[in-house]
Amino acid sequence: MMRVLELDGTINKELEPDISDDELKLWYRTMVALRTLDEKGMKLQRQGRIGFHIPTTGQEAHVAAVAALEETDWVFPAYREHGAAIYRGTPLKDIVNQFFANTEDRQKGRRLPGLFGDPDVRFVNPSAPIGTQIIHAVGAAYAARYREEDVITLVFFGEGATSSNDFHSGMTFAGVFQTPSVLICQNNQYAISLPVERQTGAEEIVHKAKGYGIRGVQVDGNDVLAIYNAAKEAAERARSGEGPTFIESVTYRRGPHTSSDDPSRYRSEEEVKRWAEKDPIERLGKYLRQKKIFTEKELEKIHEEFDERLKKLIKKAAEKDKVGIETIFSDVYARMPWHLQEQLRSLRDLKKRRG
Ligand SMILES: Cc1ncc(C[n+]2csc(CCOP(=O)(O)OP(=O)(O)O)c2C)c(N)n1
Repeated sequence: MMRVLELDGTINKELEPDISDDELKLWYRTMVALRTLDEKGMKLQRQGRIGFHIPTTGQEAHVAAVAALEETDWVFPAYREHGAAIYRGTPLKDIVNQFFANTEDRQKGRRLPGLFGDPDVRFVNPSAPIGTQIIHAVGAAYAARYREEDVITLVFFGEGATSSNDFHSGMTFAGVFQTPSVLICQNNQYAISLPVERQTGAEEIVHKAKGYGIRGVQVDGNDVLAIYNAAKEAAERARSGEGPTFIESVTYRRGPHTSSDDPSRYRSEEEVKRWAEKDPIERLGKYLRQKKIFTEKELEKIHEEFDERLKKLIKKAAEKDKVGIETIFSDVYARMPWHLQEQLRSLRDLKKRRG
């Protein structure tokens, strides 16, 4: 398993990538934005102000994988990767408005909070069925090569998704056609309540790559520099025609699967604590202090800044009206068929009577 930032703060100098100070600052800020969004999202759901939340705490380091791409490359996420969109410039306000399904929600209230896409930054809308994005991503990579575009694709999925039919189809396709793709499995140890040991009889998830004829790499998924190195090399290989890479990023989901899950039913507090000690944000923070890019105080200030910013965005988003019920029916048919018109009328009537 590749690791650059050791837990005690020491750095493996031989593997240390050359990243500019401004870029490292951006990574840190993006990760803090994501963590803060997570804290707020969980609270909003518990207060009954939004319907659902999908936490990312502990998995923020994946942001570095997107930093290894060109802006023109496409990202196909699962549902814990909106850090990639934030890194590429999706405004936080868009994500908060999507949480509330208000009139400013670019997805018109059609998705669960957190199932979010932004075509402006080539961040594809994830699908709820597990693993479907894998075939989309390798297909898009194949298409890009066919059209002679200098574009590769990056797809994220969980270790649970490696048991899906679409993983098998996607990996077979990528291996046979040597598509220009990077496939990142965020092994966060659980697929809802099912532990990773139940996803394979092999010792490691990364071993699955070999059977498809795909290069497999395993990295510490809480180490931004290791993820960056692996993704950078994989992206360069994909771009130069050397084929796909499967990266297993070993990490941990510290929160519940979603706001509808109770993880105390299947794992211990002690295990969560052990992983909290490997926190990806603290580890990057330590590195930034060592390199004298930020002082302890400046790091703290970034957390405060995002806390304040998100408080304001949430207040504004909550004040806006919810999307209209007609968005359930719109944008599908040029002319709405009679049976949908009837259903829309009946729904409007129900809304009038019951609020
Ligand atoms: C095809 C399919 N089967 C089952 C589900 C229900 N489901 C939603 S999330 C999930 C677990 C996925 O685990 P993993 O791929 O490891 O991702 P993680 O949630 O850990 O990030 C399951 C089984 C689904 N959405 N789609």
